[in-house]
This record gives sequence, structure tokens and C-alpha cells, in this order.
Amino acid sequence: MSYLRYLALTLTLTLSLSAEDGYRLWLRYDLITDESLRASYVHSLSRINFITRSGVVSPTISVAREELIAGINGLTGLKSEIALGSSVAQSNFGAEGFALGRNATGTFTIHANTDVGILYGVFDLLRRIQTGQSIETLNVTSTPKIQQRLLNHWDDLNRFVERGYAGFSLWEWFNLPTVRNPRYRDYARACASLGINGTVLTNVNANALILTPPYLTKVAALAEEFRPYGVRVYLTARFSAPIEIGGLKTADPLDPAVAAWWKAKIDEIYTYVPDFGGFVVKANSEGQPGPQDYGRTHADGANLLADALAPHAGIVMWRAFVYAAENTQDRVKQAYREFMPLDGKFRDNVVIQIKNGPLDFMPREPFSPLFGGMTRTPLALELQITQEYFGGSTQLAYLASMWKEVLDADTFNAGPARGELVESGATVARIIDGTRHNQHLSVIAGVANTGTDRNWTGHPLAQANWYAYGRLAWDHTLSAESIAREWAQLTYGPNPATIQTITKILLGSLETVVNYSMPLGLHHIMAEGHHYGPGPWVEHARPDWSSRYYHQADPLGLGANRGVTGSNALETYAPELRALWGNLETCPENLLLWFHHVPWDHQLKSGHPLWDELCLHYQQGVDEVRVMQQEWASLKGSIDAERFAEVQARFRRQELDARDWRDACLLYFQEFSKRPLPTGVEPPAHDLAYYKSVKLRYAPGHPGDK
Ligand code: GCV
Repeated sequence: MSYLRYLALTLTLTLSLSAEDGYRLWLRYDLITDESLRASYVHSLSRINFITRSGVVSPTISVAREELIAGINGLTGLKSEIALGSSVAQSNFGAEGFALGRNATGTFTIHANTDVGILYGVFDLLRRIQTGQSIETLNVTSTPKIQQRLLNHWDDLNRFVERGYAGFSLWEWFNLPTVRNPRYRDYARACASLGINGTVLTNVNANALILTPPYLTKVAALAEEFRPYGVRVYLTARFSAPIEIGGLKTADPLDPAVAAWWKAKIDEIYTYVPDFGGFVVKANSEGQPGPQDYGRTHADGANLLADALAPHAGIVMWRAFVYAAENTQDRVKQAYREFMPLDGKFRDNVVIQIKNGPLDFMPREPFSPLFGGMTRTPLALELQITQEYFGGSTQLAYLASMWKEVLDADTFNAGPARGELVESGATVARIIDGTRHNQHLSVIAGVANTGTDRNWTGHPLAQANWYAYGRLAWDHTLSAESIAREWAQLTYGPNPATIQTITKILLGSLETVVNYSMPLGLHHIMAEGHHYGPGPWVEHARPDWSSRYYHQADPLGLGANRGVTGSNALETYAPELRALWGNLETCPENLLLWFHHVPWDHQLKSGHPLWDELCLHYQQGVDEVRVMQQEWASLKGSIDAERFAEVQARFRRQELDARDWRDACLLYFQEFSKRPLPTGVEPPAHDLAYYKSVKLRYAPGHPGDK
């Protein structure tokens, strides 16, 4: 190695070890230090062919080419030559898939039917190089399993992000359309690197102003920035917009004037954004207006918008997150009761967007019964990437582990001819990707965790959740572990010990948070409003916003009885699951208190009575945070100082928070159990009155006090 090359390499290594602010995400393209590996890539990649059907240089082909040249150059020092060819034959990798491999003459080729397929192929190839995979004999094709892979931003027009923990909204509405932050393109590039192909710009708690011309001009500017990266723009529609910005007296979906207004409005939107994707709608939920204000159904509301979007090939994602204080049914049954009678009554371009669980993104929930129930309507899975119930961006929780639980869950829905007794293969993944019921439309949505923080996600390790969401949206068969490993290597470099440690930390982190916050199927016992930290004592005028509604603690025991002697929410699931979950002895312990009111002295599999087991779970959560801290400390010197210190500080805070959760919840539940803490559980630092008196002010992601 020449002296100059040695100097350059040392400088690169030193820089990458000292100054890393996380902005580059998983797209770092640092020089590969293993010389023989680098040489093998140089050998394979000096000339690369892009083959599309048209063979024409489009903005997407240009960004694909730029990305590939910069990536290969950064990783290997090589300046590849890229040629563009065409092939009239339609290949079997669909509108967005691609093939990678060498052609008969040995030239490396990326082949796709469309330009965006080439872009996805470029990112796939670069990912393989960054993770040190051999490409000499590579011959693969890849196609996404779900058509619309979207981020949902809960961003307000004043740039506040509801449940956002990484700063303000990325969208600078005031300065748009004239001033365009270069970050818009970096955002779209990051999305494209994962195959995310759409973004809903605005909060589901919607503001009708976004549909007015001044804002549509701004939306058009963002759409223009994202378009080369294959990211389409969607908006949220406020159901009362015809009144608020249209001057009508009603928003009744069956009123012809209302239908005409939406038709004209939607036609207008397409003059600004010709490839506009459509709307997400939250209606008749948590104060949002909707069709029920006029005695109409959710189907009436969704179809109204769908009819106006259909000529433009736009879609409606109508949310099933509906519940009402006046409804005396168990909250976790309400959406099921509302939507089941409407199955099959929606237009072809409507998708029902359902949160993973029937309640609200809790640390652990069973899957929403609507996935097993509605067979004649396309269903979208809504996941929350932002960590509303997982400690914001202060705490670490790698959510892919939870998302895999729901994707792989068997609904036991055998279709109209139900009755299979063994695994039915009707997993949530197969229902939402459309293969189970032959749906023509498939959608997955993730509530974004991005913001203006330099590292995009606040917690440096929370980038893994954005990454994992995108990877699973493309291919839900990937494992949480392989994604974690891949992300760790892309983001922290090739050292096997570092990758191993970070992967281990990520994989354990979800259960750690569950343990110290809501173990054994407990749910909705967080602090009121901002939802950060414990609040099992929270009492609200609305019973369904009070913790007791969910934990049901009393002198006899703990947990919500959702079986036949209780709310019977179990009836919303297939018979196989009713039998499994409805029996105290066979119900998985991680859902025990979700389905059962369990006596304090009921013996669990460990041999411990419920009370002791509960206490030990809380203690285990705290202990596990301490282990994560130690594991992270072992990385000192092997990763850059900046990200090391940032994560280390957050782990310190997470330990304090975990202790608060443990102490507050155990002191509170002890008032009912009247039992001592078992051996091995640390005594609380304060009394219950202290924890009840803690008022966190100005917590991020919540408008809070003025
Ligand atoms: C956007 C929960 C959150 C709300 C959110 C709502 C929803 O209730 O706390 O902030 O509102 O879910 O998903 O609509």
C-alpha cells in the first residue's frame, strides 16, 4: 500500500470513528477496508448495464446512476461506467421488481421493467456490497410483496408532529414551494433505498387547509422533489372540508352537492399532483368528523371519496381506529362491530387501514380481529414506527420483533368455508399482501418516526425501526434478526463483534420495555396525555381513557376478563383462538392479563404466583436495561465517539425510567394484592404518592401546556 493511500485510509477510519452525526443513516458508503473484498467488487463492477423496457434516461434513471456511481466509488474507489439498454420483453418481476446478475459477456446487469425497478436494484446491489456479500455469481430477482408501502406522517401544518420525538416536521410549509430544503430529496432517497413508495404528508387529525390552492402548490413542490425516487404523495382528508373550506352547509356523504364538491376538489388536486396517490381518513374517532355525524356509515363516507378518486386511479385508506366514549361495549370490540357488517360494501379502490392490535399500538396486543374477520375488503396493516408507547426517542425498542409477531400471526380464518383445525396459513401477512383472499390492492402503513433532528429519528438506534419497517414492507418474510444484523452493519461498519453486540441489544430491547412497562398482557396503564411513563392510577371522565378500565385490579386479582363471563371480546376471533386464549391454562402468558382477570395467587408456568411473577417481570426489565448499558459500554472505541456517547446517555435515562415504571406500578398494584415484594425485587425509591405527583411538562410529541 502506498504511503498516500495509507494516509487516506487512516484519515477515513479516523473520521468515521470520530465524527458521525447519523445523518447518513444506513447509506454511508465508506471505503471497504478489506482489500481483497474491494478488489473483487472492482473486478465485477467496472461496467454496469441498466436494462429497462424504454431505455430512456429519466429523472429516476439519473438518480439511480448517481447513486450507484457514488456508492461504488465510496466503497471501492472505482468509477464504474454505466450503460443504459432496453429490452422490449416484459419480465416477470412486475412494476417495481428487478433482477441482478452478470450477463453472458460478464457485465453486471440490473434489469427491470420500470425505472423505479432499476433504482431499487441499485439500492439492493449497494446493500449487498456494504454488507460484504459476494456478487461474483449473483443471480437474483426481487419483487415487493405489498403494492403500496407507505409512511404516514402525523405532521401538522404548524410543523408540530403528533407523537413525534425527533424534532419538528420535515415539511417547511411556510417556505414552500419557493424554498426547498435539500433534505426533502435525502428523505425520498432514504425511503427509496428501502422500497417505500409513498408518503402521507399530513396528520390523520386533519386540517382541511391542506386541500386549498396555496397548500396544494406546496404539496406539488414536495411531490416534485420526491418523484424521481418513486415516492408518491398522499394526504389526509378532513371529512368536514366541504363545510370548512367549501362553504357548504353539510358534509353529508349522500348529499349530491357534497359529492360534487369532492369530485371537483379531487380533480383540482390532480392538476397540481398528477400522480397523487389518494387519501387516508380518520373519521368519527377521537373527535374527528365523519359520515356518522349525518347518520351514514363508514362505507358511505369512504365510497364518496373513492368515487371521486377512481377516475384518477387514486385510493382511499379508511382507518378502522374507531371507538366512542358513549359506546358501552369493550373498546377492543368496537371497530370489529362497526366494520364487520360493512365487509364487501366498499368500492374497489378502498382499503380499510387497521392498527396491528384492536386497542392502540400497545407494547403487546393480540392482532386485530378484523384481519381474520373481513374477507371481502382489502385490508391494510398500520404500524407505529414512532414510539408513542415505547419511551419516545429516549428509550430503545426495536419494533421489528413486534411487527413480525403480528405479520406471522395465524388468524385461523379459512375464508368462507372456515373450519380448519390446524394452522390455516391465513396469517396477517398473507391477508394484507392480498394473497389470502385474492385482493387486487395491498397496502402497509407505518407512522413515521422522522423529524428535523440531525440524525432523523432522535435516538440513533431508532433509525433501525424506520429501516426495518421498509424492509418488511418490501418482504414480510424477512426475520427481525436478519434485518437487525443488516442494519447494524450498514450503520456501524463491518466489525463482526460490533455487529453481533448491536444485533443482540436490538433483539432484546422490545421485551425489555414490555417487561418494565406492561408485562404479561397489561395494557394502557401509561401516563395521561403525553403517554410517557407510568400511570396505572389515571382516572379520566371517559372510562375508556382511564387505566382501571384496562387493568381491572382489585383485591382478587388483575387483568381484563374478555372471555364469555366478561366482555367476550374473544368472540371476535376464530374458534381455534377462542379455545386457546379463552382458557387460563393455555393462554400464552404474554397475553394473560389482556384476556383474563387472574387471581393474585394463580400459579404461572414458572411456579410463581401471579403477584410474584408480575414483580419479577418488572425487575427483569430494569435488569435488562442494565445489561444493555454494559453491552453498549463494551463498544467504546470500536464505534465513533459521537453516536456512542449519544446512545450511552439515553441508556442511562432509560434505566431511570425503567425503575420509575417498576416502582410506580408495583406500589400501585400492591395496594390491591397486599403482598410483599418477592426476593430479588429492589425496594422502590419513593412512596406511591411521590410517583402519582410526578407531572412531566412539555413532553415531546404532545401539545401539552401552553
Ligand atoms: C393521531 C392514539 C394517539 C393519538 C393518535 C390516535 C390515532 O390515540 O394517542 O395521538 O392520533 O391514536 O391513531 O388516530
